[in-house]
Amino acid sequence: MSTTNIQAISQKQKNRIRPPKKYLVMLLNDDFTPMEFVVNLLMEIFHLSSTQAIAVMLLVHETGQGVCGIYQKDVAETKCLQVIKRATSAGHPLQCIIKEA
Ligand code: TYC
Repeated sequence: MSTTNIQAISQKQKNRIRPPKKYLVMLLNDDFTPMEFVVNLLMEIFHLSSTQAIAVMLLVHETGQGVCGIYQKDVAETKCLQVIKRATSAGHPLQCIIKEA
């Protein structure tokens, strides 16, 4: 195969449309934010059922962190900001981070 052909193929590979990367939105534990506040936030921002929200809150409480949802980057960043804004307004130190999946 000629070099030109190989270059054309590798250029084609580069041009292939890839699905967008996904990001985990993760809550971090602390000793001060009330459990009920975390559960409500998980239901309202991440649309979890009350059973799912309690399970995620307890996982974070017991292990230090837990995944609330997996989204494209812009959505993950927005949800993370919503969590921090809501916690800060209520005077809680709750922290939220995003990680590439
Ligand atoms: N550890 C907190 C408490 O005992 C509850 C809590 C759960 C806080 C999850 C933050 O992301 C969190 N009140």
